[in-house]
Amino acid sequence: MTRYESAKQLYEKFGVDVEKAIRTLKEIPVSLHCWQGDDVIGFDHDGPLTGGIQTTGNYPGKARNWQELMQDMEKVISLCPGKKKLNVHACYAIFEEGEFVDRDKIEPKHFAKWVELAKKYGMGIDFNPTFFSHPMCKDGLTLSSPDEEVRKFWINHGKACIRISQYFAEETGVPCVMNIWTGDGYKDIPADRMGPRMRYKESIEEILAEPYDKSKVKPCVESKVFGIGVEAYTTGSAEFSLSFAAMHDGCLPLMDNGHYHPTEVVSDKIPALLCFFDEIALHITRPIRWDSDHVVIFDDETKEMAKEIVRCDALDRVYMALDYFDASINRISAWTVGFRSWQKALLNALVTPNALLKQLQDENSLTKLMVISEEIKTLPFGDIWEHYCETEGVPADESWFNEVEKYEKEVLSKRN
Ligand SMILES: [Mn+2]
Repeated sequence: MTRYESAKQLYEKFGVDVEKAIRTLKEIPVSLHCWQGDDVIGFDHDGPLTGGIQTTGNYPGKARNWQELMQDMEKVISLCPGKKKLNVHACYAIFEEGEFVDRDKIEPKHFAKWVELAKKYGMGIDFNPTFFSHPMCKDGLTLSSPDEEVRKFWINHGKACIRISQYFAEETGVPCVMNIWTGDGYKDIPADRMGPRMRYKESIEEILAEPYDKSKVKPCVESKVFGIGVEAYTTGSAEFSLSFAAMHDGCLPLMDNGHYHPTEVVSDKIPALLCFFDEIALHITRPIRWDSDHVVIFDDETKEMAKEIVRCDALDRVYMALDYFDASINRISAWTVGFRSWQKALLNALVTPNALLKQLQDENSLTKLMVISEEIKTLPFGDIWEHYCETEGVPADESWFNEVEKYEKEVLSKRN
């Protein structure tokens, strides 16, 4: 008997259909964020990263242009099991030599190369307007700015992004999740908290007034608790964003698990939102003490979020995207560890005997629930994971890192 066969038998003892779990996972897209590869800079400006987010570290070899970024992403794709989707920010528009248009004027053609990459791998594309790192972020404000001209610029950016999102959906045949996040807020205690929120609300409404096909474009609003230099007040707070999504048909709430107070957990929020929303979206990250955007690892809360999606039978109702960036380590490795970790978390959730555990809870057999929950933690999950990776044609063990080291030597070290 192989290790996989023997592991499968142990899981079957708890009523788990391992083959079905693997089949299911192969069909679930996870969005791979392009911004890990160049420290959230993009191709449309030379300025610094703003908006209350920050990358730390200066590991050599970051992608300097679209060719390098795509080459790096293809390396990552080759090392990760599972179905992928691309996640692109508007600042990753690709211009012809000498061409430039500002963010309020970007068009589908500026993203044609992303579509080419997506088609090569049979992937869909998710999209994000970029409301940061730009001179029109006046006093740290965009869609909630008191300056009408500033708001107008960013509204037009949002509308352009809706059109580009629809283009992505039409080209790839996969719906495009378009996420609206701004870092709008104040460093210190504001005198008016509602004014900016009313302006923010109206601005997003104007963006969503751009005609689009609701089956193709899935607009989301992402909340946040605070950013660097924006500690006292965030316009798009949790209550604001959740209420906005609830009150606007077709708009989804997006939860980033780095965007809450440190003792709050998104795993508990997922089933709460699924009681009310047909679909929700997630940004999966790893916050350490703040929204630090560390690489996602196979830790308890990551496992718990995946478990909730699976237990709620909501794999087709939750749009999952990675969102982190670490510039202190090899970026290809950072991407790969994060993607593989979320795949592990999903597979782990799918081979958890959820039906049995629920039954024990409903029978109030809470002692046995604890006993079984602890026992299954030491089942040979690694053997199932290895088998899954093999069927996906990617390295099952840490040997994928040999390829990253080789790539660093042959490609990354030649940059700069
Ligand atoms: Mn996010």
